[in-house]
Amino acid sequence: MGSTNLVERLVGRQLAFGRGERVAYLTGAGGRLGYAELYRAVRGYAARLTEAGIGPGTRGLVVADDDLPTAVAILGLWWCGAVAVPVSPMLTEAELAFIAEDCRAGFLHADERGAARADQAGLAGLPRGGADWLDLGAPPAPPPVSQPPSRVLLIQYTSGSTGKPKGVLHSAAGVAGVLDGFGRILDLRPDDLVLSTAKLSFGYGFGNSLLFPLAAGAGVLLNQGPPDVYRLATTIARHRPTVLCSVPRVYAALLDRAGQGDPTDQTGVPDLGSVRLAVSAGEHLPAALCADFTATFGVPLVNGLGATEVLHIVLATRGSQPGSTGTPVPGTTVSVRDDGGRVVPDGTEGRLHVSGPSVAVGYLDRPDSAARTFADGGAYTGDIVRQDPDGDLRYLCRHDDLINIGGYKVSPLDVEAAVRDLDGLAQCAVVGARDQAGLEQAVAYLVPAAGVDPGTLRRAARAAFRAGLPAHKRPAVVEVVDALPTTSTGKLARFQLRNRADG
Ligand code: 3SK
Repeated sequence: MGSTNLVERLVGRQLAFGRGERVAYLTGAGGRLGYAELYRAVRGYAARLTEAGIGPGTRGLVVADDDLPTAVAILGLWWCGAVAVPVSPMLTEAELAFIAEDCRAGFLHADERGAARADQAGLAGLPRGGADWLDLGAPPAPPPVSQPPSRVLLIQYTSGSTGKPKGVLHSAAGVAGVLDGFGRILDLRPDDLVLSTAKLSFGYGFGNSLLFPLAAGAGVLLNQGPPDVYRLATTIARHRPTVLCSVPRVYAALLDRAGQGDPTDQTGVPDLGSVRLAVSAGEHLPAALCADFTATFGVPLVNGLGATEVLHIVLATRGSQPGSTGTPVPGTTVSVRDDGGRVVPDGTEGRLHVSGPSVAVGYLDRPDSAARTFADGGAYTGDIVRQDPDGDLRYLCRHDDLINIGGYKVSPLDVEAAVRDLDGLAQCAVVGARDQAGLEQAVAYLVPAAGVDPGTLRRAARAAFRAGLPAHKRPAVVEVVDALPTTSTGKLARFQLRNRADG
């Protein structure tokens, strides 16, 4: 891979192929950018960045919902050789302040909600861009800065099991590697329109709504606003995407809707007739859900496993294969290893180890965690898997304590912190457990202080979770118990709680 700029590889190349008028981005609200317009908008954004003194190496926080200016800001930062750091506008002000300081952000792009959050987080002093920087008539910027393969150009934050997010450093070579990896399985064409319910601020959404479609000259239908299956169904009916990327619980919700009425009426019952391929990743896809989805909608459902540390999906089924987590994507090698890093025999469970071009360079300023994760010539994703005799891998569970709720890796410590100061609470522990459909949810166990009424404590805890946590982090189940189980050394025995919650 030579030193070019990714904007040229993703957008400029489409103009060279005569695809300037084809749609690059659409929004449900009626926004549209063709490839030539996208190129002009990115160049204009880069001109504003240059004017503001933003150049190679500056880290630009992008705190915005998926929208045309969000994609333009990321590409504009790349044009200037800067590093894009996309984060969710759903972060709390404390999380945003932590990330801004951790990555030493030198620029902020924010939508209205992100700007308010950034102000609360004390980031008012950062040079700031917003939707008003989307200017198709802006004067041209200097030419795109070349990005050598080893240059870090993307930092994605992932939840740490200690509750502190870690910045994952991705290089230009890593991004190119993922295009030749899962990109080959997706095999997008210029007449595809991709809709991803996962947002650009999440690694899965970043690939789905930026890297893969632009590299193929395909269109992207940006999914805006909070998750809502009714809106999703109507967006699909109206814009007719050909590729749908989502998480298992959204596929489960679409199936629920399908059971509710006549698929030809206008009530939001999903019509997936336009979709040629669906992708499920982010969390475990139960076998029954995969089979039911395919039988009901007649759409192949690819199951993928990815991680921020390896940029995107590294294991994928080829079409619907209920129960399987698939095989490595092109260019990637995986193995199953024990805690000492030794490869275990087929059929034995162990830690998933990945090597290949999309493996990240490391964590930002976290040498100890990086040494544990980026080891043995690749990276450990934190998943426990087993390789079957037919070569397919099967996801079993997480290796760490993180709870995977709809693709969000949630630290139990974060959830527990929301009730730390609750009156009447002696102890709290939160674990992940599968619900009846096989999807993971957070379960909170509370121990009341002496004399406290369990019902009152449960209600107070629910209120505190609502007040202190975004919806995706709130426990689905809150149980009051007499005591928490401990290990022989007196530590909290999370595994015992997990077994109990699963049981
Ligand atoms: O599941 C994940 O965590 C993930 C992260 C980055 C890219 C893709 C996926 C599925």
